[in-house]
Amino acid sequence: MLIRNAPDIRSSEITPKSLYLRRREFIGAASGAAVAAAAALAPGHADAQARTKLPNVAKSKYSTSEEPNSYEDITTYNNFYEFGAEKDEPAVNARRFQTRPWTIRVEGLVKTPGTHDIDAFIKPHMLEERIYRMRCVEAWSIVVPWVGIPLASVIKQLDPLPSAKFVEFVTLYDPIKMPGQRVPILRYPYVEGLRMDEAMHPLTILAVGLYGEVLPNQNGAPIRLVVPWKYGFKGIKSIVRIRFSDTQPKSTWEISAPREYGFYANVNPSVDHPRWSQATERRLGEFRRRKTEMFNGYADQVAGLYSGMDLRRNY
Ligand SMILES: Nc1nc2c(c(=O)[nH]1)N[C@H]1C(S)=C(S)[C@@H](COP(=O)(O)O)O[C@H]1N2
Ligand SMILES: [Mo]
Repeated sequence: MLIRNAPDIRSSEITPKSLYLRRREFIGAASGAAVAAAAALAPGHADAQARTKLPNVAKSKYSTSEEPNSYEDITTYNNFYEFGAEKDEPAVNARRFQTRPWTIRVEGLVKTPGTHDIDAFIKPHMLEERIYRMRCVEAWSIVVPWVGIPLASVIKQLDPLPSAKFVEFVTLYDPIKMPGQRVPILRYPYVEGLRMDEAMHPLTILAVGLYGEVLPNQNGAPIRLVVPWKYGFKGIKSIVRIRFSDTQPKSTWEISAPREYGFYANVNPSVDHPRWSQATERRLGEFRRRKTEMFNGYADQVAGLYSGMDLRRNY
């Protein structure tokens, strides 16, 4: 997001794929090559990720009726800088990433701090399919049939103290398993946060799958945040830590470029990014641009969270 000026144009679309790949060899993506080489040395030998169906997934009234993007689109055009800064790199470099065993540490202002095994953490909650419109700050959008658990249901079980006003999430920090963390584009581990009322909103989920199957590594396995009315960078991947606090967390992109990426990150067509417009977007797989909607089309459900706030200042 820091390294491009026309962020929504994918070079694979304006040149034939073969040309594009050859050009990539020349311009070298020096850091990309290093990340790929490191990923090849990472532990584990599986060549492709197993695709495992998730049992007992209920449909949800919160799904959009819009057509989901293809599995291919959703799993090969990713932002996950821990596995490379190019959209096609996470699918390749995260292939061998091991997501079991995996634990989540819960800490801060909460009645039951402690470390949970991921499967025990997910088990008490009902899996739901949530087909959501997603909007990246880079002005592209995608419709994803997530499988997830409502974050509100998780938070109720963890039982935060009344003094908790924010929830902070942290991605795994392991530069061996996540070779992109050796490239100094962002400060790691990746951190994101929500105000407690945003976290408790029924649209907010922790995703553990998509298309009815276990979440692919490049999409944030084993568990990632999904907040459909906010820009995609809020949706922190591969979470290992959840902290309840009384102060507003500093999110990774906010630390990296505070003028460009705010804490709120609400989709807002009338507040441009300093380097590009947010008025329109390109849906993956489409040519013509769409108008971006306030709160990514979820205004009826979420506008009330921000009544009285200046959304130009709180971007
Ligand atoms: N840990 C981590 N989480 C992350 C990112 C990242 O680089 N690292 N990228 C974010 C951005 S900018 C977007 S648009 C979404 C992309 O999610 P997707 O690849 O599943 O579509 O993940 C978000 N979560
Ligand atoms: Mo994004």
